[in-house]
Amino acid sequence: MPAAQDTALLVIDVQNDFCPGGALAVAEGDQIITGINTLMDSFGCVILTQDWHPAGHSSFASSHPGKAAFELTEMPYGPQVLWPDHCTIGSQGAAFHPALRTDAAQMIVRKGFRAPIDSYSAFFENDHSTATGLHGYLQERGIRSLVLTGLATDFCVAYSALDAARLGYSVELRESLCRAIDLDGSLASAKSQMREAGVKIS
Ligand code: VGL
Ligand code: ZN
Repeated sequence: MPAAQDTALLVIDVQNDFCPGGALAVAEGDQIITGINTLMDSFGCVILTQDWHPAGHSSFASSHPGKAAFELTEMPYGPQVLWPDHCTIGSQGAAFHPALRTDAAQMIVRKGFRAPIDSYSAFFENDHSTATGLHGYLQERGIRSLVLTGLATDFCVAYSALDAARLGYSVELRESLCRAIDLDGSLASAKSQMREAGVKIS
């Protein structure tokens, strides 16, 4: 059944580095791709996001001497998990997984390209105030409702869902078309925050 005209499909970060074999591989990250490709046909508006970091990005553990990947650090904007180097601008790891259909995408949002600040959400960087421009795009297209899929459920997908709900969109997370990193209970925490914010988890 086609989705309503005012509904967009948001596909978060289905990139090589988040799939098995990648620098920040999410378990089974590639297993959601066929389902996402099929779902694209039901939407009049399909948007992809692409994590896109300059070399030496502040979210990389390698930029913090003495720190290891998956440790927490304190940034001026709050706590930040440090990650292995991933999705470096122009690299193969930053490319979309080759199985992902990109033909149906009308908009590709790149995020995380400012060295001092990470950007999980498709709407705002991790300071919760620097906008990516996606909200303006969706408003101009009359989109009021979003279906979210992609990687990773508990980071970029959840941050996007929470921001979208805060901005007043009706938000549905298609959980079977997402996979999580699940770091120290981050998946359970992300799901409870999403539920509390009124995100429908289907
Ligand atoms: C992501 C960690 C770092 C994600 C991106 O796509 O969920 N996670 N960068
Ligand atoms: Zn990243």
